[in-house]
Amino acid sequence: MSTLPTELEGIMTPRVCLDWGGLMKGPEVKESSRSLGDLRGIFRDVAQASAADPARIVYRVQSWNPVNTGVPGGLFWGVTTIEPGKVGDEYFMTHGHFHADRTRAEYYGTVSGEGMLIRMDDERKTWGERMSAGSLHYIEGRHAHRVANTGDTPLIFWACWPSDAGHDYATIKTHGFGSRLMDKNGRPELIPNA
Ligand code: S6P
Ligand code: ZN
Repeated sequence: MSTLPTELEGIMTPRVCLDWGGLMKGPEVKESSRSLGDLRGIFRDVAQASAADPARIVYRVQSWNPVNTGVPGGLFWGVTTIEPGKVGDEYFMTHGHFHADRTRAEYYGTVSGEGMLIRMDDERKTWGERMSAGSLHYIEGRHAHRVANTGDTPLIFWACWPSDAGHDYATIKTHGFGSRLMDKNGRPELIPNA
């Protein structure tokens, strides 16, 4: 993990660059991906999920962590690219999480594509916010968040969150969200999760 130089003088070049297609470039950028095999448990149609190619990539994440995870007061930046696709009638989506620290909020901003930000409060009330190029979403710290790609092209969005937010994936893995975003006759609809 790199830290800022202790003595700064003169003119520095940027450490990381955003290209306006959405992605980040620079030696400090970390990359990860989630395949259908990684995400099998989160889709409703277990048979379709098992029949699909486990190596197929559902989404990729780039992130820049200029400070160590857990450091108070820092900020992280991320770019998520969700491929178009479905498992049964359910759109490709991120795993979704609460922040471990429920006071830590986050911004999402859509670069390109069409999608839905799915949010859930601590009483499992679940709702969607449409995402399209330019849409900006403020996610309160106590809300779980997941994004689904409802279009035919990759959905790319930026995220900015506190370095001490942490991630609680286990609650979503165990209980899911209160509703699922399904394709109903070609339109996205939130269906209560049985
Ligand atoms: C981090 C932020 C995003 C997600 C990314 C993947 O707080 O919300 O960078 O990590 O969109 O989603 P997930 O649910 O797999 O972390
Ligand atoms: Zn988050």
